[in-house]
Amino acid sequence: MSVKTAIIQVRARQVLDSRGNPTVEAEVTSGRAMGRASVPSGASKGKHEALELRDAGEEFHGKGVTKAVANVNGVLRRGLLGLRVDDQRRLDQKMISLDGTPDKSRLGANAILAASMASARAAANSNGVSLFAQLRKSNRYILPVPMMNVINGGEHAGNNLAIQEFHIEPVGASSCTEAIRMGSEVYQSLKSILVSEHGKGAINVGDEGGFAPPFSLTRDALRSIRKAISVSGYGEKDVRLGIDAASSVFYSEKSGDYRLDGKTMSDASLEDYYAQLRDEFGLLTIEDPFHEEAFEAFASITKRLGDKTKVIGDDIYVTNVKRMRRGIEKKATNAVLIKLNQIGTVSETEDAIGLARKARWTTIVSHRSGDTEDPFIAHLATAYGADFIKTGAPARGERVAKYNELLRIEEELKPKARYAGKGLG
Ligand code: 2PG
Ligand code: MG
Repeated sequence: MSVKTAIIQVRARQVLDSRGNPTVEAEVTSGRAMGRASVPSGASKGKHEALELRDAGEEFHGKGVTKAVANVNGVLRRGLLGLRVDDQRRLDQKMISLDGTPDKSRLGANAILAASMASARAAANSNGVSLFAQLRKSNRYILPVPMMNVINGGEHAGNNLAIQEFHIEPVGASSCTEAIRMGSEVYQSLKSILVSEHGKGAINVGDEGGFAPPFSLTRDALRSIRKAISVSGYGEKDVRLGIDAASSVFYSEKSGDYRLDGKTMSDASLEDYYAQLRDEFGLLTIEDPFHEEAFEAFASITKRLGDKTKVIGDDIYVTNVKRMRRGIEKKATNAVLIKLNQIGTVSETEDAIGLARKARWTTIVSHRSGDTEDPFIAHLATAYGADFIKTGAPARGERVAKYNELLRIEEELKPKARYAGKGLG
């Protein structure tokens, strides 16, 4: 091994995420190249996600991550020193075995992931290539459709919308750059519509930069977005709509039903409701329509709507190939959300994307509601040709960091990149 590729330093620190809570940032050095990365954090987390290690002490209301930071600076550092920085799989495996638990609960997925991502960056910097090219070399890349969350509800906002996210998806654009422009225009039109129809209070924003109007009905949110698309001069086929219900949050385990839009619904009536919304608003994507253990209900809605709609599994799969295999077997969905921190290493995330590909599922690389200025997922989505990237509204620094990175990536790749929009809408 050349001296240049051996890891000579690993260190971490506590920084803040977009909600102002602590998170882990790591730096990995090999030769003269250093890579830095920070990890995000969710609010509507899946039960089966890898564990985010928090201090539970007095500082930061218990949310400190100094134990995770110490794990990077101690046991992980010792394990990684001397390994090849560009052998991602080996160094991820090393960290997985040092942890030794199925959900990374000993050392913390936040500790392991920070070191894993920082290593990938250090390898890219050491090779003098962009991160996406380090993650996967190709002659032709595909750039994802931005899935922009323009109205926030659920756990991400202080309103009464049960549905967590309302997306616009500019599939009709000719490039990712154009899609970002179209998305931004619709977002600004939506802002004007909300102010004029509901007053200034309607344009306060939620955790992911989307507006958080004082709505309580799903249809009210979808209607305003549809209006914004048309006011911006786009057709319904150019900019499609999607939702993330994140329904585990409004599911009652006790009664086995769902409470939303002023009603109590069973699996069957909720499926009918989604079908009506799909037909009325032409929804292209529906994420987590049922709670995270409801494989049968997922399979039923996928059978019914899956020809024209992507039914996306997020909390049900948690980027875990074991749970995804169950979903493939049961035909539970036709799409999967991919989040690095649900599983905790770069190479396991790559495996999840690979499995989704094999199953011919649509893939969506996603941020978390608590995120940082790190644009890692823009590279991840590009490297593996994800169909969509879900990274919030075209507003707030931690969200636009990803969109701005995609603008740079597309500029670097032109004309070697194709936009994923065609064929999806
Ligand atoms: C989701 C995510 C990201 P959170 O449910 O898809 O939008 O939310 O990070 O809060 O889990
Ligand atoms: Mg989700």
